[in-house]
Amino acid sequence: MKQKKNPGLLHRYKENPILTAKDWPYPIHSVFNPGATKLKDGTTLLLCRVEDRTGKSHLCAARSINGIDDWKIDAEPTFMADPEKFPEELWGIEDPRITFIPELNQYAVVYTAYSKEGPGVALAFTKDFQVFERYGMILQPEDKDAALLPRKIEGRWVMIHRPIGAHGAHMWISYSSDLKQWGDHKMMLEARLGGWWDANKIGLSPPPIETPQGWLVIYHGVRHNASGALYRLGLALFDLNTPELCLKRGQEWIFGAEEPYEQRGDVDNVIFPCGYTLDADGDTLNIYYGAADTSIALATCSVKVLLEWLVKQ
Ligand code: BMA
Repeated sequence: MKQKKNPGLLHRYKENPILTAKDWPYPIHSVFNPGATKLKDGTTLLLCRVEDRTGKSHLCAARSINGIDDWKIDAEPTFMADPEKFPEELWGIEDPRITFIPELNQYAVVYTAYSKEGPGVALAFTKDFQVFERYGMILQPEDKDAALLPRKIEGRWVMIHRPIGAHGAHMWISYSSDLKQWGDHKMMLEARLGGWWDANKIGLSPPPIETPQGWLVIYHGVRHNASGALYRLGLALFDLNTPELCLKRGQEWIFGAEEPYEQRGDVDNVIFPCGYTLDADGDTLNIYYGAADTSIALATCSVKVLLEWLVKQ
């Protein structure tokens, strides 16, 4: 009997990858792990992680009307590390997650600041992806894979992030009343153990998706084996008002590296989404992901189908 490779929840765009270093208006090494959002006029904006030929990363915006092709890429880096004023950005900035915050009428960009002591979580705000207001490093190393929820819950802002603990790398949640001081830390999803696809190391992928059933979270699991690491995606659902409360967790991964552009690159077998956009139908998700730390690819899926799959677990 022919076995299905995966439940077919995510559908790759047939002309992937959609953006590579060759598309860039200035010399770069690679482009991957973009944050994503739909601007008020419907344009898709990707805030791409660009690795230059020093090995360090900065962020660069690419805009497209249909979110697929004809990308207009900023002629120069959009958001650069500023290690003179922010020493925690010494070795670059990486992996942005964008959340539009209606209450502030601004986009929050939560990114990895690569400091001498390792990666930490940094926050900046922007209205236009041209001018950014930095809040600096808000969670110290080693911590990454972070995103802000779009609204306060019971009067406090909410951040999901992934510190490294003594017994693995798990997803945590923290609360703040001013976006600067974070506390009330709680573990929200634990990496499994042993042979599981998501053993020992997990992290948030794109920002959570708000649905009537709860916060739908796409997370990555890192499986280490003799030839390296396999990055794959799984699903979990969290309570809308108590987002550390996990209502459902999928057993199997739903997406992994299968295509040549995902299996071979600077880091083999990596698919790493940091952002999505939602179509006008309120159901179709466009997931933008880094492929093998080398290029950017697109996959689509239905929120309804993801939730139906999760409920059956
Ligand atoms: C993770 C992050 C990502 C990267 C992935 C694979 O830890 O640093 O930026 O894509 O590793 O190298």
